[in-house]
Amino acid sequence: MADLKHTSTAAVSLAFAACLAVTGCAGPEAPEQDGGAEAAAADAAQADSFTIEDAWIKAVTEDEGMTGVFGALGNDGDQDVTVVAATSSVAGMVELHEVVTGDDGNSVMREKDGGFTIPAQGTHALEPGADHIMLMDLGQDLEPGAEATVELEFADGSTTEFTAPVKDFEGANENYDEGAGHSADHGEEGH
Ligand SMILES: [Cu+2]
Repeated sequence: MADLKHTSTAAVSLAFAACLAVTGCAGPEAPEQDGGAEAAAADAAQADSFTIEDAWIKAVTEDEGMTGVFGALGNDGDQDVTVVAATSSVAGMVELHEVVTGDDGNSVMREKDGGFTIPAQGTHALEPGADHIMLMDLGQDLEPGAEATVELEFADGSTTEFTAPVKDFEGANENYDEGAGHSADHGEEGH
């Protein structure tokens, strides 16, 4: 009896593995991925519902290594939209961060599991001390008055970009949660 159960479980796993290998599907609930951004665009891409207001980037020097992008993310569509990744020409690495209270009572920031979900017809705020887009491995100073472009990728693979001005701001100095990984890359705690 036990053997039979084990065998059938293995068979299911094998079938799932084959499914992954052949079609790239991730399970019965996975959305169709084959068409990528183009197919998604023809069918209400998440990027098309996305809006952003009052975007800005905290001014820093290149030596400081990283900074935050803030603003009011909006969704004027009838389905939730989720930002799952971001890139920027001014940063070697970009992450989607949240701020949480660490074991020592201090605020720490870390990658946000699942990214930023913007509810249908709703907004999701990126603010100092809360969720933000983290520009890391900066290749240049970001001085007040400058601008930088950030590209966002959504859960359906669609993308969009926006340009945000750089502004002076005191604060948003949460320490980086070293447990979140890749700490060796930037070597600097906080910013
Ligand atoms: Cu951060």
